Amino acid sequence: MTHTQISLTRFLIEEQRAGRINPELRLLVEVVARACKRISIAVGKGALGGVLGDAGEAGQASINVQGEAQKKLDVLSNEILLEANAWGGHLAGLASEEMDHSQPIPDVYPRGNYLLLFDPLDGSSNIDVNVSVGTIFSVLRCPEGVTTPDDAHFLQPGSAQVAAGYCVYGPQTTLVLTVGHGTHAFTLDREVGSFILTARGMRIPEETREFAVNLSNQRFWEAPMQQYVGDLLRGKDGPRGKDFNMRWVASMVADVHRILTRGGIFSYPLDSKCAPKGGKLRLLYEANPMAFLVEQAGGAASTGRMRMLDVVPSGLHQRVPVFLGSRAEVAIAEDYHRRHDAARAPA
Ligand code: AHM
Ligand code: MG
Repeated sequence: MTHTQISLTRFLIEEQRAGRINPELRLLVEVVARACKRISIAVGKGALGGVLGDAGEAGQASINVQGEAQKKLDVLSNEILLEANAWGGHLAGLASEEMDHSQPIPDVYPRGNYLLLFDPLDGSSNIDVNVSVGTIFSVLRCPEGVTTPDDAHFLQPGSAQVAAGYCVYGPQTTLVLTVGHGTHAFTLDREVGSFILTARGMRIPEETREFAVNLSNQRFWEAPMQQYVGDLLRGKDGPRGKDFNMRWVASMVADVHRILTRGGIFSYPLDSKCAPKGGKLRLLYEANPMAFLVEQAGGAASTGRMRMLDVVPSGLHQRVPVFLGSRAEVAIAEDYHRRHDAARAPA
């Protein structure tokens, strides 16, 4: 008997038949996946496609709303996603990490019921050195009665997401998706051009011996984070009683993909450099979609002080501290924060 491969299209049709998604959401996911294929091709060409390096002209860097210099591929990926998602009739508006404000779907096209948010190319400091990067996306419902959404309509807690995913452009191009019924991975068959289901119902092991953090920031962290990582580093000789391994790709998509595959804890905590902004990673484009995927795989995601998906956003580009991955380990990291805060609370 030949082995039947399940394409993303077939998977989504079966989800629709099972009543877990409607045709509009199915089309939305298909369109995002198609855009990710185009981005994957552009990333894969690298220097041959003339796409490496900074965006901007005549030595003048192009700076985005985050205050960061844009890479050519950041700009190109954003354009691919905008163009692909404008005309399908399934969206009311879009917001991107690379754009100052959200955009309603242009008047020339019909508007649908969903809002799409994305980080077009996450981990862009890795583009020029041929290390994995990725696209992260999140889907919300457009509030009832709103036909021309503005920024305020995107400020919904992560628990309101109806779908989320990322596509990692690494040795393989892999799309990881949740529509609220488990987390599933699809590998791009480059010859055929379709995403094929390669991991249904991913599960993150509850406990771990592996952590991911940018240790060069250690001296800028808050006290509970210093204590938590200090105890991880003491390994067998410390209170944790076991040795830990460390990994840091500096591409959230790659670090989260490893955690979904074999467990671990990822953290980008508050530090004194990013504290005025609230953290380094963006709530709506990075933390929330990853939190949804991780929870759907049996893991946990937190700011260190509360469940990520319960945070009520106050701004489109809001930043937050992030802890996510193996459930028991995230609970331990939260515990360090809880004990520290309790000791400082007035009696
Ligand atoms: P970006 O969206 O501008 O690429 O920034 C987000 C990235 C994450 O992918 C990664 O976890 C983090 O920034 C790395 O930060 P650092 O360079 O401080 O280690
Ligand atoms: Mg990013």
